[in-house]
Amino acid sequence: MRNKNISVSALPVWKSLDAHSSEVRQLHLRKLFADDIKRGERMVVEALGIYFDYSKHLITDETLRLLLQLAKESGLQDHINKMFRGDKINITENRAVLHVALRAPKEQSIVVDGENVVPLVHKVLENMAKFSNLVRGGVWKGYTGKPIKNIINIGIGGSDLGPVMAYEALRYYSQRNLNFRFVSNIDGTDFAEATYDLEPDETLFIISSKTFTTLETMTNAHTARDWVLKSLMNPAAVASHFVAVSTNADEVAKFGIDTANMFEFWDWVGGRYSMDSAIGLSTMIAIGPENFRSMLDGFHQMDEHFRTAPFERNLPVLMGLLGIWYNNFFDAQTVAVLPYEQYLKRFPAYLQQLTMESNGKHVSLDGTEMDIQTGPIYWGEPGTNGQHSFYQLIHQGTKLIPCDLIGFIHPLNPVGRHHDLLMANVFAQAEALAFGKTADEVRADGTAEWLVPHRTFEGNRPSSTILLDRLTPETLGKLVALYEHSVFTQGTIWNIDSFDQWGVELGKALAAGIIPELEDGANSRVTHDSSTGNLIKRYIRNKKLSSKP
Ligand code: G6Q
Repeated sequence: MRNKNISVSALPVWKSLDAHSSEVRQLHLRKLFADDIKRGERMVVEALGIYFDYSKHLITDETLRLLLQLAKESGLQDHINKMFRGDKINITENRAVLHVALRAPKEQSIVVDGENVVPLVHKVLENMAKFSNLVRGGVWKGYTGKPIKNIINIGIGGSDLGPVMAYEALRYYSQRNLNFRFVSNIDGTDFAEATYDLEPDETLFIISSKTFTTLETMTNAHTARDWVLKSLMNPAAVASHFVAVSTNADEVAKFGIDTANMFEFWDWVGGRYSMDSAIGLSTMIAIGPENFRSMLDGFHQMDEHFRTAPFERNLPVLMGLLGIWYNNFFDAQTVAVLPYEQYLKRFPAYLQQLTMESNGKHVSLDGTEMDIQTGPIYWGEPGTNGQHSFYQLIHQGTKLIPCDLIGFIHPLNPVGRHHDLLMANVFAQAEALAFGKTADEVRADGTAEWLVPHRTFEGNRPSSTILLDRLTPETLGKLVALYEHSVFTQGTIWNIDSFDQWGVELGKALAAGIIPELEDGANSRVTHDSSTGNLIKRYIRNKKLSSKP
């Protein structure tokens, strides 16, 4: 195993990959497929009902051999074991990284600071289930005795993106007489629009915040309390209309929420890894405790696969390694995630936080400046919508953009021919990206010579096709865990801390210095540059002038 004080780029296997990438750049997928007629059947891994076709990647067997060697020499298995046994691998925050404990079965034991945390997880899950059933059954009443009809999750970042994504993804399974809304932005419009057509006495707020100090969430939470109290007039109403999800009982109590109505999680759960903790309370109310349990089972199955499957058949490991191949040896800057499933419309946004907050780091674990690229930019939209906008650049632009195309065999809403048409697009896009259309093929269509270059597609653009049976709570759990562990694989190879987020912490502190200046014209504690100072002055001066919409 490599000495972690030495950059991964100094490893002989890295240098071999570098040299090998120059050879692979000369190859074309058309030829790779023609030379090996079984490539499309061979370069596939099927596990846990996920069919992962990686044959349309710019790789050979030698590429895979070298990438797998890289994973091995980077101590990936050892690092996986450390995470699963609760070692403090988030070194800059001195914390264990144990989202895997959130989906561990009851009988498992994972010890953090001398305590088995699995029973704690199950205790909270039981409390969440009891509460969810009360709300779902109309037993939990608002202050005036009416049942709750609306559930609003107030949170941001990791305390919002997972709940929003999971609600949208699993909406098919949700209890339809309940409305779910999500307020995250400190822009008052978010709160105003979310509550515009709602009655306070039928509305339950879940204040989701690990720290219970985040400016956006606490501002929205106070606004929500004012909104409820303006109508219900008695502070006692807070108990019926507010619950909290947090690690910070003191702050929850200070806000006025009875800590009996607080659902706990722990510092070893990172925000972006928390959708299956109590942060998923809105998800559980929407889909019910049983469905939530089967989502956790899906996560757990992928955890076990990641922990135990040999690397060459290990889905997150392969996915992570392919990402490294393009990021570090082909200078690819981005990865497009293209789910052909309307319910997954927020999945790319969710993945942006998971991947970019985790692996957007410029120093290695020992604080040395990285000499290679780390995390790529993730982005995407559901297909087929994206095909009518940005796919043009993926097909014919000058940038290499590896794509993940995600599709399901069975639709949740079978409507006429729709699903076959949808899936025809998945297969056609992956095919076109890989094989393109040669100038001769374009000419053979009778295209005028001057138009030929415009209508030629060079192809050789890589993609993975990820096929699953049907979108269920369980498959969603597997899919999210697949990406979580792929991020882990990459972070381990780059030797960075994938579990801190100092850039986010900076954002939390930055505005604090300017707020008093804007609110009461107070002199700033900090001196601003001429641009910032001028912008602030202009804002203060002009906000006093009346302006009507
Ligand atoms: C996630 C980040 C960040 C965090 C939000 C909300 O990994 O730490 O996105 O989730 O800043 O923080 P709170 O849950 O503490 O309000």
